Parts: sequence; C-alpha cells; structure tokens
Amino acid sequence: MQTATRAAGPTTANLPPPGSVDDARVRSAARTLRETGLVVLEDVFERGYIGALRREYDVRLERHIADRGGLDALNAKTFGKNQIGMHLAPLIAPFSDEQVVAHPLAVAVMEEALGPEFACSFYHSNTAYPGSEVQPVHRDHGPLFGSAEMSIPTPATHLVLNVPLCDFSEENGSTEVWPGTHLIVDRAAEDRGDLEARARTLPSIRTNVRAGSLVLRDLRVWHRGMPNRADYARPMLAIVYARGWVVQEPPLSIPQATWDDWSERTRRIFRRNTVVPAK
Ligand SMILES: O=C(O)CCC(=O)C(=O)O
Repeated sequence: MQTATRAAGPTTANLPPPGSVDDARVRSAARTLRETGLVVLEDVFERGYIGALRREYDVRLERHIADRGGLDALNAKTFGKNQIGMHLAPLIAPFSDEQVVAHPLAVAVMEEALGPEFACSFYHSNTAYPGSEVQPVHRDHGPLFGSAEMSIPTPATHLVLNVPLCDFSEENGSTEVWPGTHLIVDRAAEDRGDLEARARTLPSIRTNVRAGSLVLRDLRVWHRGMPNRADYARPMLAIVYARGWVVQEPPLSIPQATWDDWSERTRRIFRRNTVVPAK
C-alpha cells in the first residue's frame, strides 16, 4: 500500500515578492469583493487556454456521468436536476496549472481579502448540464457566528474562485447571485431556511461573463444554479480558499508530480494537503 505524507509548508520567506500585478487593479477588485461579495476579473486567460481546459474537462465529466450509471442515476445525487458537482481528482495537469490554482492576480486579491496565510483544500466544479433546472437559493457557508452571539458581519473567511469554461449567458445557465448578501446575519435561526422567500425581495444579477474571466465570490453570498437551455454543458471550476486558521477537511490528495511542478508560493497555498506518490 502506498503511504501518504502531509505536505510540509514552505515558509513565508520563500514567497516571491509581489509586484507582478497591477496594484490599483488589485485594490479595486478587493474593494468590490468586500462591498458586494463578488468580483469578476476579466480577460485573465486567452480563450484558447480555456478551450483546452474545457476539452479535458469534458472528458472527465463524461467519465464521471458514465461511472455513476448515466445522467438519470446521477440525478438522484445532484443538487437540482442536471446540476452536476464534480471533484477534479486526481489533481493533475491541466487543472493543477499554477495559472489556474494560483493566478497572480487572484492570489493578490485573495491576500487582500483573506490575509497572506490563506490556504486551499477544496477543488470542485459545477456544471449546468443541458436541461438543468433551477436550484434552491442557498449560500455555501453561513455567517461565522449566529446573531445571538454577534449580529454584525465578519470580514470574509472563505472565497470560491470560479473559472468559467465557456462564455456564460442566461441561455446556458449563468449563476444567479444576490450581491451584498454576504453581509446579512440572520436575526433568527428560522430565517436560515427561508432564503427563497427573502431573496424575492432583493436585487440579483446573473454572472454573464466571458470565458477567460475569473469570478471570486464570498461563500456567504446567496446564489443558485439556473436552467441551461443551450445544447451544450456550462461548466466552471470551483476552488475554495480560506483564511489560514480555517481547517478545511478532508485534505486534497496531491500527486507528487503535481507538487514537484509547483513553485514555493503555490505549495504554500496548498500546504494543508496530502502529497501522494504517483501510481
Ligand atoms: O453552477 C452554478 O451556477 C451554481 C452551482 C451551485 O451553487 C451549487 O451546486 O451549489
């Protein structure tokens, strides 16, 4: 049996100096993220790069569906009809590319939002498959404390980095989000289950973004997957980063070859995970 070792974290001193990104863009993006709960970083990748990721993703997705007995069988386990959540394990190229998991612009914004010690232990994806239906309004993480203890919002603790793998539109099921809802602390325990009704009284937007953009979202933001009426799937990578003191379990298994390919800076972000020998 192969053994797994916990990845040793490089020290902060090993991080490359900042400066490769536009500081004004970072500050502006971090402010938007803080105030609205999400920010779109446009035109980060060439379309051809996303196209190549997409082709690899489609192979994994079709295998994922087939391995689970087809779409109908899989639907018994999905959150909404044809709304497919899939982990990207094993974490190998092209999904492990540092440009994806530790893009300098996204890293700089996350450092502003989560502090320099932020870490990642969750790598997932969401696909609105053709024929998908609307999901219930939900948040991926609630306020850190209930209102009995604290009725004011805390700064962000968890962010998801979404990497759209095609142009997102209302036709193909771009996510619906409620900006500003990351700052809502429920007044009563019973409010927690009633987001659907509450959301109807609040303004929402759709994440109609071009392929090549990144979307950073506070996990507390209310949102839902939407119907895909196109004849092709609408996938996005969903990588979660959290403040350094947050424990995200279970850790990811990172193949040794992936770990060896990464810079010290990327290893530091993924330091909480388990490096496993190649099979
Ligand atoms: O795919 C989307 O647009 C959102 C999916 C989602 O929020 C979920 O599955 O929890």
